[in-house]
Amino acid sequence: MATSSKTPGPARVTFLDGRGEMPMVEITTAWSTAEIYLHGAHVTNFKKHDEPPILFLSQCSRFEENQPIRGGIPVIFPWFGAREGMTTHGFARLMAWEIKEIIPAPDGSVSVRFRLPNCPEAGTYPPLLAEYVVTVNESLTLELLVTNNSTDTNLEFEECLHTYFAVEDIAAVSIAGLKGHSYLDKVANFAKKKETDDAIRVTSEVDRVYLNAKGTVDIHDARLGRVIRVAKQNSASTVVWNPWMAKAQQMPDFGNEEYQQMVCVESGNVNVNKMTLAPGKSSTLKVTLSSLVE
Ligand code: TA6
Repeated sequence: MATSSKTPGPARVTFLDGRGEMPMVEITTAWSTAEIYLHGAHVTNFKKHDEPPILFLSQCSRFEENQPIRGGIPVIFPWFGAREGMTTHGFARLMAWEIKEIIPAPDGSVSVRFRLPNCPEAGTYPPLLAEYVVTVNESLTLELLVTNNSTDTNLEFEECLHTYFAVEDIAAVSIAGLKGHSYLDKVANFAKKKETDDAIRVTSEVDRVYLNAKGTVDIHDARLGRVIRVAKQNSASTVVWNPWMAKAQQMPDFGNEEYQQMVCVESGNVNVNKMTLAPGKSSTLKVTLSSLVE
């Protein structure tokens, strides 16, 4: 995507209490603004100065301890989806992450490094370190770094950046980059199918886990005249989700009509693509979100 010729002024990083009095960091660069809650190291807003927000955040989202934020970029770790007797999508999105470092760069970018605190929920896993680096400039880059600190046990986990994108009208959206890939269709009881469309249109509930899908995905928003690009590294799974009407009505933290203004295109390693790290080894899931107004 084209880069602008703007000369970057100094970036601004502000700590403040956000919704629900929850601590958050607000970052303003020459190109963009971003908001990140320590709760879940959750990016809730990324907006370039001359464009509408790129991320969707539900008007009905909770901002409470032990509750996930509905929208933005939930960090899903160390499991994806349901797990018997456990919270859905892992515990990372429910934890208050620690800020370890704020790194302003000469080019006007800013990076914030978060660390998942030690927590009893991680008790069944070998000793691990999970860190998350968010870099804000003309695009938004997210890096989830996981290290197996065990000396003798493999660390198995799933990870996913469960991004909610804002769209003007879902009826005018198409998602390109997944043709030819197999997917598990959760709406059809996880039936295994193959993507045959050049671009996916969302006209009903969609909940698909694309496997061995390592490529870039473009979200074409014809109403806004914008393309959002989801580029990634070290991610073999892409999940596409829109709850549509009926599910929207069942979700207390999501507006009944909001399914028309969002689509999730998630980047991770889940199901058969789950990760196994040998003792002492690390991995980095990296995603870069950028946009272009056509
Ligand atoms: O990523 C898609 C999905 O797994 C859907 O099945 C749906 O449950 C969605 O995540 C939201 O999950 P949540 O636990 O945030 O309500």
